[in-house]
Amino acid sequence: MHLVRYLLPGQRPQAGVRTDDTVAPVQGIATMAELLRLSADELRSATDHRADGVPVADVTLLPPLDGRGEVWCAGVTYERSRGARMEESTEQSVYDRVYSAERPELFPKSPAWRLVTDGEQIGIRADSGHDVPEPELAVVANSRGEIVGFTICNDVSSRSIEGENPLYIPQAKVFAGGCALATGIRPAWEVVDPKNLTIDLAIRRDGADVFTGTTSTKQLVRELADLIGVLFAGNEFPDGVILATGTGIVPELDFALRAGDEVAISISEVGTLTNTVAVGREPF
Ligand code: DO4
Ligand code: MG
Repeated sequence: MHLVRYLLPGQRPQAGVRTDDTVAPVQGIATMAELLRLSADELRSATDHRADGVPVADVTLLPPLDGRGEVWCAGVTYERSRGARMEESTEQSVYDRVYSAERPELFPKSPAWRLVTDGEQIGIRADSGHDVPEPELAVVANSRGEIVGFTICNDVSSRSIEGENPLYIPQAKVFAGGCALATGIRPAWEVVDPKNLTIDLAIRRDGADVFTGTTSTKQLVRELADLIGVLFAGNEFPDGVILATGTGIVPELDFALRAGDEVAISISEVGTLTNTVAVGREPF
């Protein structure tokens, strides 16, 4: 089962539940924000009370966040990410220190309205020379800070802009098409062990793989509840929040995304996310 948002022709976006090839609204609920204002227990029982469904083929699936929902990212949470940042950056020590510091690196990535989802174009900046996808397990928290689900985030990033100066991180990380989420949120109660999931990345160019990589969330050095705890420590998320937990897959420095590349991410028990790269993606 996945929590989704979808559009039927001529209707408003609707939040609901996808099971196999059917989507159905949750009774009395219109938006993901409403679902993410429920407690974890309330959400679980709400998903048992569904109205009649329609075939998923008849709807357009939307990014699974709305209203005042936000996506945040954690950084340098895998050994591979620490190494890659130290290689690309003029300021190596900040990455080395944050990897083992008590306070994690967290940064705002996208409001709900700027998200793209499966099948849509992701963007890389026209003023960046070196860009990569970052395939990340994303934790979904309700407005109370309870972990209620998991999805996939592609934290598309400019290595050249961040590498020049870490103070440029907002420009390296936040831009049109820079944040993609899978269409579905797998409820937390259906994921046996979120610290034992396989993450795969494949980048295809002209029909052939030009990069493949795999990692496991076992390699993630932070606890998910700790990351959410820090995120909520000085902030509120009245319509819920999605926190991408960092990348454990970074291509070597000689690889960069190009327009037309297809980026496919899969996370076991969670789902898949596939997008094509555009340079200087058109605004909505
Ligand atoms: O410090 C830069 C961001 C790192 C990041 O996004 C990651 O490790 O996934
Ligand atoms: Mg990242």
